[in-house]
Amino acid sequence: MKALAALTGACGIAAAIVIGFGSDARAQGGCLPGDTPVTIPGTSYSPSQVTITVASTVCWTNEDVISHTVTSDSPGFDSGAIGPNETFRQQFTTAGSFPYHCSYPHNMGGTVVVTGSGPPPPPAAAASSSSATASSC
Ligand SMILES: [Cu+2]
Repeated sequence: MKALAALTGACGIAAAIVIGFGSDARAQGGCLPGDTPVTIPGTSYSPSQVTITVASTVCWTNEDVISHTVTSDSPGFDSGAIGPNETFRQQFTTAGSFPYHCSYPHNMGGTVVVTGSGPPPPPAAAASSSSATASSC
């Protein structure tokens, strides 16, 4: 009985967390699960350097009240203006170090370091485990 009550409580907490994410969905914009997040709290990127594996995606979220861009120092990618609460996703398909900056005169810069391919998670296993979690509640 006690175990059952504990399980029910855990499910209740999980449901509350899901609702919390739902209310933040607009601010988080287009970031997807698995993205490596970088925020723009002001005239800087946080963290200023992220390390990811090939084929991973970085998602920048502008938490400032003015627009910024994510523009590669070398020709490669350019977000264009990212307005407040907007996001920009960029997938990196080759290993290397990719410095970027804001094209506005904000003196801000960052680097995405892409390392060789890591072990990709098996998509089938991830899908089945998440559906099992959902059905158990
Ligand atoms: Cu900027």
